[in-house]
Amino acid sequence: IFGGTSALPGTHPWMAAIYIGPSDFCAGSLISSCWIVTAAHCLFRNPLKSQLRVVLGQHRFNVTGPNAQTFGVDKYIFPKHFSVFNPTLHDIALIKLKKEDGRCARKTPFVRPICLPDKTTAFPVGYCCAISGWGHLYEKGSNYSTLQEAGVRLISDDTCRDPAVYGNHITANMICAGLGSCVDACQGDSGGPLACAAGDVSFLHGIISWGEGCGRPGKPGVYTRVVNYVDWINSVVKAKARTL
Ligand code: 4AZ
Repeated sequence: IFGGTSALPGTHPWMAAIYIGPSDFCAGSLISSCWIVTAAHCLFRNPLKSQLRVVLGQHRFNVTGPNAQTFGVDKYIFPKHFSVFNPTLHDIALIKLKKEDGRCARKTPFVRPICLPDKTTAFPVGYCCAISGWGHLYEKGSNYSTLQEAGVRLISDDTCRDPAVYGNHITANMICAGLGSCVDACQGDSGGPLACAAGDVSFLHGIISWGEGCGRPGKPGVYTRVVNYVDWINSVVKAKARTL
């Protein structure tokens, strides 16, 4: 996260750290005890499940603290329109955690799911939402960090589709946020949440997906528009529950 501040432990309890093989990393969001939402581009090289490790309740990058819960991966799934040839077009994937002692995530003050958005909860342009992650602190950074958080404002599709911003790269499945605000997601934050609160309930409005650099003037962050995939998420998560 560029331009953020260190989060207090437990303030983003849905944050998942996803270690992919020896050197790849992404974030994700816990949406139910056994399911994580992340970005498809994190997994499109099809890593072996045995190469994936998910840590919940983590505060410092690569440090498994006292509140951490660590899981292997049972499977991961892409939406049917996802294509490896253009991984940011449908940049969402679901990860099912492997049960440990018969269960997945245990709810604690440091581990709790985020709500999925519904079609009736609309967040207007200008609304301030939260991004969080362990990624680089600036564009030419090289180290991952203690969990950072920052507030970004949602911007309109028209603004984001301006030729001087991202033009026709912005589809109906993307949301832009953070124009002109000196805060942005950066490398290593991918897959993590753009969380928008309504009252004291946080919703997974977006998934950190792409953007030109980090915090560049006129180049906001681009996020997957999660509400467009909620029916798919529910069909996958519920279908699996029924076969238990
Ligand atoms: C990345 O490389 C990345 N500024 C994610 C988000 C943004 C830039 C890079 C947005 O994962």
